[in-house]
Amino acid sequence: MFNIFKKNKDKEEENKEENKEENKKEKNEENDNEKKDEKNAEIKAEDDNENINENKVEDIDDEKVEADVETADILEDDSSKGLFGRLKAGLSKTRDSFVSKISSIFSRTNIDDELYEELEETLIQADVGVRTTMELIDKMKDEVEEKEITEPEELYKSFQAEIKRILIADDEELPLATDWEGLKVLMVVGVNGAGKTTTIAKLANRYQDNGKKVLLAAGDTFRAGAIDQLKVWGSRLGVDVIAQSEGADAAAVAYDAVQAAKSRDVDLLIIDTAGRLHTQKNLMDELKKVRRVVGREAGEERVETLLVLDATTGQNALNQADLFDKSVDVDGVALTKLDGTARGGIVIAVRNELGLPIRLIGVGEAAGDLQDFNPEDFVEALFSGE
Ligand SMILES: Nc1nc2c(ncn2[C@@H]2O[C@H](COP(=O)(O)OP(=O)(O)O)[C@@H](O)[C@H]2O)c(=O)[nH]1
Ligand SMILES: [Mg+2]
Repeated sequence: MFNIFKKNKDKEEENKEENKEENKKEKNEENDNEKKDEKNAEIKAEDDNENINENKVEDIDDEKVEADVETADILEDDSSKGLFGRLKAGLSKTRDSFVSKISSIFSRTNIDDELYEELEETLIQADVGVRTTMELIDKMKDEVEEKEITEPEELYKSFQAEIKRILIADDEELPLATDWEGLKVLMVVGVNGAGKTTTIAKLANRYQDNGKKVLLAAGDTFRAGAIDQLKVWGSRLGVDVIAQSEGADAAAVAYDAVQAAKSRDVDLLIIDTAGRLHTQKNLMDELKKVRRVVGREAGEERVETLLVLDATTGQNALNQADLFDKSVDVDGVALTKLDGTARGGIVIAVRNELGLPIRLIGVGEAAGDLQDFNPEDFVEALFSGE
């Protein structure tokens, strides 16, 4: 078994239903407001898609992509900081607001209702998620009773241990640690701007350094810019890119790529995909088709799906995860841009509310900033002082 993004099975169906209801409600409200708009029909057609993007993500136009590729020096590696240093630096926004608040809550003199209330508020503000917050609070109350804890400082230790426990999934192998024989295909999905292409480039670079033969497939055929962006990365990294022109069938590109990977003895084929189409349904149908073709051509057990989520989009990222998981059965999550948010609690929510394993986290734009997610290091980096 070489699964690097092994699936966790205890999905929280109940929570998914809740999210769906919330989505429906939001959508109804939006529709009401738009009633008299002249462009009603047009907006409605876009509506489904907007719902996943929720205005957080702008389409990247071609020129901008070219510029990004030339300037974004994600392969530069300032190793003087070390991986843990990078992780700590990347989490500084979250540490400065969320963690410093938490630590002041646990510096109170007594464990009382006020402490629990403040804790609850702070956790929710940090995107930990309502259900997970409630679970954490209940757990703290239980600990106080069972262990007869009287000092807030001692409870703080239990709190950190509990976060670690949530983040550690005992049935998972660490990504990239395992070696494999033959072809492996990684299908990378997520909305535009989440960081798919950057993640692909960083992964290609890393696996190549590990002696693997890598091939890329430009499966985001919706925008010419996306194809070019991947080609520029390919030439920078010295990795071949299988591509067709804009508007081509993404599944056909994936088919070609798997055939090429087989005939060229490739170890790892990474497939980029679209993050936006005319409607959400089109997008999900396309992804399903790509997934089906790849599974059939490469062999099901050789394919893994990595969902890239932008941590700065907060709870919306959870809704996206739900949608993508339903369509393509997500094996693992890469949570990018943690350096850009003070609400790093989203890591806990993704793990606990969705039951999806977080495999990689992005804490900046350089190569060393895409890290294997290690719960121990994460909790340590989050709660450690300066
Ligand atoms: N600060 C920060 N920026 C990131 C991270 N990951 C990706 N980005 C940036 O996010 C932007 C969009 O990334 P891109 O890979 O093009 O997204 P895609 O549309 O999903 O392919 C780029 O400017 C990236 O440099 C991260 O971990 N931290
Ligand atoms: Mg892209």
